[in-house]
Amino acid sequence: MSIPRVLSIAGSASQGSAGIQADLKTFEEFDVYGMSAITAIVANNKTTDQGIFTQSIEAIEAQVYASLEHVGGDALKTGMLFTEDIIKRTAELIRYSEVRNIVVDPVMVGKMGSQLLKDEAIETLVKELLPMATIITPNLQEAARILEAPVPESPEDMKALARDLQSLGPDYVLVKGGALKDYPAVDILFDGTSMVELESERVETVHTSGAGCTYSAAIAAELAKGKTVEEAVRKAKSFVTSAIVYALSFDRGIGSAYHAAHRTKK
Ligand code: PXL
Repeated sequence: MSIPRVLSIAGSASQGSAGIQADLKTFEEFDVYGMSAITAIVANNKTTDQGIFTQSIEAIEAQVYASLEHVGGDALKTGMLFTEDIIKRTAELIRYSEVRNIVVDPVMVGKMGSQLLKDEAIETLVKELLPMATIITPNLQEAARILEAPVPESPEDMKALARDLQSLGPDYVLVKGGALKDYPAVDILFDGTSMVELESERVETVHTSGAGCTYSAAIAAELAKGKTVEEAVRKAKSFVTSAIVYALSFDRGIGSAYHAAHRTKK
């Protein structure tokens, strides 16, 4: 037998909530076969000086080849890509692969403040990667940064940015409004023609580390199963909302999205 196959090209978040760890947990919940290519290891801590360890281009490409040669892929997502060189090589690897569903999560800054994309790499992300995406999934800050526009303050502002982002080349844009003050958790999905507003309850919690990674991983999993982009986004939003409603705190700062919540907390 076989099941849908999904590769994540992203950073490792050792504390387990975000990055590759969130992606693989999410893939398991969606019953798709998860694979990983680690671009950098994020392990910020108070004991050692260094907390971010970029992987070499050789190591990253070997991981992608190992996954796609041994297993193949029905969908792929990118997360933390960190440098211009990693973005360029990732774009080439995707271009020459047979994977057709490409989710680009343009992660820039982690919930605990780690910089996950160098400032000078944003232009390369826009030129090289956004045009090949089936869907990109920026939050408000990322959408604004890509377009050098003000951070949206309303769903109407989000729609304007969704239009401008879609004209950069991706098939679909999902602007995530989780951080929009005084509104429910509204996300905007735009494909160049129809503007879809997706709304869920606003959950008052600080324990949302990994929510963005989880959302994009869930979209990739559903696309791998052959769902339409809108179906995939709706299912993924419901999944990530449960993960936030039942977030895990661990009683030390910002806690984690709970990836199994949709299953264990019915
Ligand atoms: O949540 C964004 C994110 C993505 N990828 C990695 C991270 C984080 C946040 O900390 O560490 C590797």
